[in-house]
Amino acid sequence: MRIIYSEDHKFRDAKTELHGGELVKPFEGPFRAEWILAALQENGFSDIVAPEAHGLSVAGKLHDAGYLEFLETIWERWTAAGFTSEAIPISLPVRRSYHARPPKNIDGLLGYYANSVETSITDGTYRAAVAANDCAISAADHITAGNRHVFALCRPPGHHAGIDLFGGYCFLNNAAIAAQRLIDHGAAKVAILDVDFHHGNGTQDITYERDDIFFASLHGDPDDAFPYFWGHAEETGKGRGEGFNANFPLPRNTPWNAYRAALESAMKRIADFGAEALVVSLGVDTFEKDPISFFRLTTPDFQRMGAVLAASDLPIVTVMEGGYGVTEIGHNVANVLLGMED
Ligand code: Q9C
Ligand code: ZN
Repeated sequence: MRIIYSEDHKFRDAKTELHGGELVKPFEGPFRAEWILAALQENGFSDIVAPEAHGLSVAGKLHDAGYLEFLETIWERWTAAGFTSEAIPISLPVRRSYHARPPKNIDGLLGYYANSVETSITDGTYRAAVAANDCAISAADHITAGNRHVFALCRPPGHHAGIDLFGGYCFLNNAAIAAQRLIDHGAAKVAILDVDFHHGNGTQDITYERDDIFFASLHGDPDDAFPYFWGHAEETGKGRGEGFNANFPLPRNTPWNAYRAALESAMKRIADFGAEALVVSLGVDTFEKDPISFFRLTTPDFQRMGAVLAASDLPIVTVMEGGYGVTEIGHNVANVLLGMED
């Protein structure tokens, strides 16, 4: 299987994450991609190529123009305002912010474009996010060129990034960008399956009113898990997108057997939709030892997951999302890809 990887992910190296009322070392850091890359190499994946540069040519079709300009310029504006630490939003447009619009004040602007406040923006964040977007686009292009399975080792992740929202460690929605690229190159119907522990609220936001992208997500019940306000089973799409969104919230301590049943339901919906290609938002934070999540998948379970995905017989672009804390995340990712190839 071909792997798309850019060293530029290292430009995203925040020092702070707001967690439990403290600024801690972020759960999402460059070490994650290093662990994953090392495990892939250990498992014999040697076809590792760099992406081509695409800039925002695809992202511009999915994200809001003001939001993209914000991402590109926020660090410069933040430091020009005299701040010396990392940029963290503090004031968000919440319920009854009837006339919310992008303010000119930097704190107001940060909050306007945020869906949560744990994620600091730093020098280099934008550069890394664009490189991850390049990996997703290049992976889609290798599928269009006839490859069966391609893995985009994206970092920072993307599935919490909405039309005009960052947060949950995400800035540009790499999975939606891959799906859009497949459509731009001839696919009529693409499915995105999100198996990260957290609901893919950003991907849902971008695809909610579309009938050419079917979005399915398996995740910790939002009643008990980030992002808390999205991911309920009642969210089924809107307008022409009605019926093209499927959420599978799952309880604390979900083990592989219960997970597999939901996964097979999601795969059935994707087959019924008539998808021509599948984009998998792969988070391995469903692992039993993940420090911020609560499912019970084991390292061998990830190989079983890969086999279920490949049984669809669809071409698959797998895009890296979450998975934290322990070096096993690398082996868990490798196992998903090995399970696909069996
Ligand atoms: N401080 C992804 O997996 N907060 N994002 C959780 C821990 C945010 C996860 C609480 C979790 C974001 C891509
Ligand atoms: Zn996650």
